[in-house]
Parts: sequence; structure tokens; C-alpha cells
Amino acid sequence: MDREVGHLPFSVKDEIASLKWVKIVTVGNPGVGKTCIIKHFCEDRFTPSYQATVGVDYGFKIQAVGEVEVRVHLWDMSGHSDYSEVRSELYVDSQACLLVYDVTNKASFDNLDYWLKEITHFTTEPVDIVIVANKVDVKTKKAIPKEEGAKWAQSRNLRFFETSSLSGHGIQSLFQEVLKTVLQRYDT
Ligand SMILES: Nc1nc2c(ncn2[C@@H]2O[C@H](COP(=O)(O)OP(=O)(O)OP(=O)(O)O)[C@@H](O)[C@H]2O)c(=O)[nH]1
Ligand SMILES: [Mg+2]
Repeated sequence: MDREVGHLPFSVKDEIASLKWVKIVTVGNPGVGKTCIIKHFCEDRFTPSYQATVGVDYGFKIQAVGEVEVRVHLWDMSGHSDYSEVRSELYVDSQACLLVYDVTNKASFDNLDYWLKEITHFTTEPVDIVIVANKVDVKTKKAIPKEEGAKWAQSRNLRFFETSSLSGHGIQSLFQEVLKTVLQRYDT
């Protein structure tokens, strides 16, 4: 390449500067479905077998929110305690955090306070923290009724969403709502 630094026309530079970038992290106990939620959002697919995330995974999607195209970076963090140091670095500068529990697994719900503490310790304001009750497709083994999850979220002043990465229920609206909130902050 024989192009010199600064060869790009100003309009291209302005164009790049005007793009909206959003960083989202997912957190919660191992196995609650963080990776599957992101896979569903980015690739519209579900994997029934469980492959624990080693440290961190990454997803990217260009998502339309109304008239705006948003470049969404998704940092999918392992819920395993071995990786708390990795997580502590990834929280920085995230604009939204999805705190996920599994409606069939009480321990994952009971641990939400632990996760919330970790999130508030490492994230930098402003960050939109939301509670995600995942695996709502499983009707027979529900350990946490919707009302209990919603009440917990309300008591901490956090928004509550239900999802299934198997059926796709609630995934699009979760990301739309979160991205809308982040974009509103962008413009203020
Ligand atoms: N029925 C059902 N199963 C799900 C759903 N989401 C995830 N799973 C299953 O739950 C298991 C764990 O999902 P993962 O997405 O790998 O969980 P994770 O939270 O990323 O786990 P770590 O990476 O270990 O922190 C897998 O076997 C998935 O197929 C869901 O909405 N419904
Ligand atoms: Mg994972």
C-alpha cells in the first residue's frame, strides 16, 4: 500500500466517528445460558449441549434500533469463580450488563446479590444493569416463579426480562430495550 497517513477524505472520518458502538457484558452462574442468549441474538441458533465458556467469548452484531444502526460488542464472561480476574477487566466501560439466572436453578437465583456486588464494584457509570430470567421454555422444573424474580429486580430498582434461548422468546425485545436505553444516554 502506498497510501499516506491521513489520505482518507474528511467525510469518511466523520462517518466513522458518527457510528454508535455499544459494549454489553453478560454475567451469572455457570450454565444459566449466557452464551446461548448471545448466540441466539447474533446467529439465531441454539446449541443443546453445554460447553462452558473458558474465560470469555465474544460476539458482534450490527443491530437496527429505530433509525439507528448500532455496532454491538458482546463480551460473554464465564460464570466460573476461576475467572473473576478476567471478568474484572472486561466490566470496564461496558454500557449494559445482563445479569442472568436460570429459572430452573435456585442457586443461580440465590447468587444474584453476589453478582450484583461484583458488577457494581467493577463497572463504571453509567451502566444499564438488567435481570434476565432465562430458560422460561422449561415448564416442568420451574424453581423460581416469575413473580419472585420480578419482585427481586424491582426491589433493587432493576428492569426484569424473561427469555428462552431455545425458543428465542424475549431475546429480541431484551436487546432492543437495553440498546434503546443506552442510546438515550448517548444523546444526553
Ligand atoms: N431449555 C433451555 N436450555 C437452555 C437455555 N439456554 C441455555 N440452555 C442450555 O443450558 C446449558 C448452558 O448454557 P450456556 O449458554 O453454555 O451457559 P453459560 O451461562 O454460558 O455457562 P458458562 O459459560 O459456564 O458460564 C446448555 O446445555 C444450553 O443448551 C434455554 O433458554 N432453555
Ligand atoms: Mg458460556
